[in-house]
Amino acid sequence: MVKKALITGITGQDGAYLAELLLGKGYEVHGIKRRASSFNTDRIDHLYQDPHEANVKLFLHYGDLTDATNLIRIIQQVQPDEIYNLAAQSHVAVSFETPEYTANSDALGTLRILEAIRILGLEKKTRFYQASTSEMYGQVQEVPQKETTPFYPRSPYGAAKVYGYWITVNYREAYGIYACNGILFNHESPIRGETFVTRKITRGLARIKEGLQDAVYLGNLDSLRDWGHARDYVKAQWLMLQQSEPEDFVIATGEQHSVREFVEKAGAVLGMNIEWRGQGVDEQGVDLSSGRTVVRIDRRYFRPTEVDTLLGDPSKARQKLGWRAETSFGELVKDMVEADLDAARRDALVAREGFRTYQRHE
Ligand code: NDP
Ligand code: GDR
Repeated sequence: MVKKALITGITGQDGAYLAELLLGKGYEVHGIKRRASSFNTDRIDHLYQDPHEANVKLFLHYGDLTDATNLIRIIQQVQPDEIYNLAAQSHVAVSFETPEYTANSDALGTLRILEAIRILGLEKKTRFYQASTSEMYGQVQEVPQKETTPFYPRSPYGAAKVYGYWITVNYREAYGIYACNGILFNHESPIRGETFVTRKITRGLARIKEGLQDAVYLGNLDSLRDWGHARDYVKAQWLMLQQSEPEDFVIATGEQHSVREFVEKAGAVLGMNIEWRGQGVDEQGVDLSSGRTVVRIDRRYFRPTEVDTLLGDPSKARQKLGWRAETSFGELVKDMVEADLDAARRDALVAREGFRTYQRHE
């Protein structure tokens, strides 16, 4: 029997990597996509099959986590063996601007899917994965953070995800649903959203290198994060749903770096030698090889409450799932910088010589 998976958030970073992984394992994959005024399927275009073709394995359904009847109908139609709830308003800074919407999609959205499983009588059939996050640890109560570390969220996003975490645990205990929380620490890739700090840095520095912009504006350079590669992390999501008993797992590298270090490392891949000058909001990153100021600070990127430091302990995942992060920090940064440099070179070529020359180079 071919297994069926339903992925919410299939158009996002993790959704794209997970869909690719599951299709490779022979799954029939269904994804929920929000209606937008333009195509927003760039990350999954390489997987898309025309629905008129034979043997189609990837299906997209219009839907939204804020629409319960729509979710019930899709789950009833698909009858999935596994649901991966990856959809969320996932930007921490944006959650301070849109706290109610963030709670509606990230907290109540999780409840809506769990209720749909119950209403449809799928408690024994459908396994459920919840995209929980290290942001739940917020102001950390223990170093490193593991499955038993208490939560102390520091944003509307973190608070909404704490609700999603506990409602998943509750439905597992109350109704016997195979439901798991993956407590994933930051994971990045060349298809990371452009406004998260890592991608903002790799894209910004690559564009500076190609003469397309002057500087990249950042906020708090001192934050410490445990950064891994999204391609590795979606494997853990799948593994969590293949065990005999449902459990919650921390997924992390166990290694920590600052935003500042990320900038230096990305600069080094591009041949930049970045030195820091000045203090506080006047601090600047100067590329000694060109003499140009490539990083500047902008107050708007500081958050009302910050998560200063996160470091995960992935021992339980290593022991029980046999999972470990395969990509090093250096490899992650290089992968992202090289992809953004390719894109910047294309943009620079078009800007310099026009589209016809670009077509000849393709
Ligand atoms: P992205 O922001 O890249 O993707 C989020 C996805 O959710 C997109 O497909 C987006 O659709 C969709 N979405 C947003 N709101 C809704 C809604 N109301 N209804 C339906 N779909 C919606 O996130 P990631 O792929 O990076 O993360 C996946 C999940 O994992 C998220 O839940 C995130 O909070 C969580 N997480 C992420 C971590 C990370 O470091 N990446 C770490 C820990 C947890 P659209 O394309 O239309 O915007
Ligand atoms: P985070 O990721 O908040 O950890 O949430 P983000 O990359 O946005 O920020 C990481 C750290 O960098 C600092 N920072 C900046 N951040 C952004 N976005 N833009 C800037 O210009 C900037 N300058 C400094 C931030 O203050 C922060 O300390 C991500 C998301 O994917 C969540 O969905 C997920 O749950 C967590 O990771 C784990």
